Amino acid sequence: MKFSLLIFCVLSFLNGYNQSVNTPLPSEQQLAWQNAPFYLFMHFGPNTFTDLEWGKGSEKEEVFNPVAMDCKQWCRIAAAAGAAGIVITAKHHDGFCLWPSAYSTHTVAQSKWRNGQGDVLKELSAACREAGLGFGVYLSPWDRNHPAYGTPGYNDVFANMMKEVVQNYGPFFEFWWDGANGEGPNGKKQVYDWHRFERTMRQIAPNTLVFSDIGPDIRWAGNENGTAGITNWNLLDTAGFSRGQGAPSADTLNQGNVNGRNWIPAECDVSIRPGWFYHAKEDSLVKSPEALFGIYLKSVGRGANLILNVPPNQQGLISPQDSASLIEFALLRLESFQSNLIINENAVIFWEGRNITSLLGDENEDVDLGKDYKKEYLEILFNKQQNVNCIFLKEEMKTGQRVKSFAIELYNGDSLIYKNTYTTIGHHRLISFPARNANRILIKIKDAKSNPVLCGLGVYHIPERLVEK
Ligand code: FUL
Repeated sequence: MKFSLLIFCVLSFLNGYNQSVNTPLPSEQQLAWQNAPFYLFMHFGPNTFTDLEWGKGSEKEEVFNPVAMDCKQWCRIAAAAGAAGIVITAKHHDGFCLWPSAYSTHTVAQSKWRNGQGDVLKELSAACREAGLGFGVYLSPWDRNHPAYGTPGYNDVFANMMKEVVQNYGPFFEFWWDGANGEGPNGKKQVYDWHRFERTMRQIAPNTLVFSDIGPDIRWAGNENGTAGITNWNLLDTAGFSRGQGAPSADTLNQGNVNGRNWIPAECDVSIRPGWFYHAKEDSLVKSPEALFGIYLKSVGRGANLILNVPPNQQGLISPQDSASLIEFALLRLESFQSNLIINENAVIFWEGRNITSLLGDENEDVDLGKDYKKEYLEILFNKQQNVNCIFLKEEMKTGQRVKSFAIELYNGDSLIYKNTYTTIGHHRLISFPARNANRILIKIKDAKSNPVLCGLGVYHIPERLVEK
């Protein structure tokens, strides 16, 4: 008896040990980042004035002249839209620096804007801090202007620029590395020293999360339309892959790897307009609030983060079309998710006969469903019939991503009126379907890598036109 108990303890210990060794977990910074999953991207620079998407690098500095630039306006709109921060293109492929860099002669300092005294990063970092928003930068390694591009010396330039922006305008919540690797002014491509860039970032900004198609901290979702995989693992295998051309397939980036060795959650980038930079001819093509909500369901609703590009115009302001759509989008989220139908004593949630309503509904407390989870189901019993078309589930990320598949069943009395199975849950899962009148919902976890741990549950009636098609 005692011996078998001992064996059991040793095995359980080994099991736990193995799990903690083999299961990648998020860092504190990644957790904080996943808890604020929506923020803005801003593409701004000479292209704003030349109507190009990829500047040639030969544009005169004086083309950059945002006469009425007001970063406080950007921040007011971002905050009103419920965005957690702003990431700006400090340098795009044309090489123009939005700050007076000591490592380039193609910067705001050489422009006539504010007599060469202007500094977009200085103004935006201050405005973000004042507004309580996170601040981040995109720094393109591809540089079509820099004379050293295409030579080993350019790797020093890029590392120095990273240091310069971190020291002068950090801390950043996110640092965006674009994988593009085209030709520079001398017709040569650069061999990027990514190992060095990564070491540099870790030394100078250990708490800043670094984005690239393969991380190290945040991965690209594999497309530019704001859509994460319906199956979306926060895990990715990066061994043998490199940034840019050598990256894993778009599908892999979109879905992650179920047994991936690194915690590298997905970020969905998409623009509110067809282009990344402002073009007056696209003023009538700004995405509608409904379209933005659809993107939200397919990104944040699938456990990824959403970085939505809202490019300032030639005045240096967010255009009224964009701000109107953003604010309406925020109102749609409010209208959809402000009343969770299971709280305020509308419903009780049972698990193994235990009433866990307050834990999952209100408190977002961890509920470990144990190793026998397949034998049980979460049961939501409403006091009265509810018209339901959206369900939210949240898995505790601190203990790793575990759920591989689950089912949802809606009942009206004894009649099954909706049933579907889904794959991953992750940080945030929003499922929507045509509305049903239900008085009972069952959620069954079908398969998981180990004990599922949930920490949030919501049932909603969202405007019917917003249901995912
Ligand atoms: C791409 C760039 O080439 C686009 O211009 C844009 O900046 C997008 C976010 O990343 O790689």
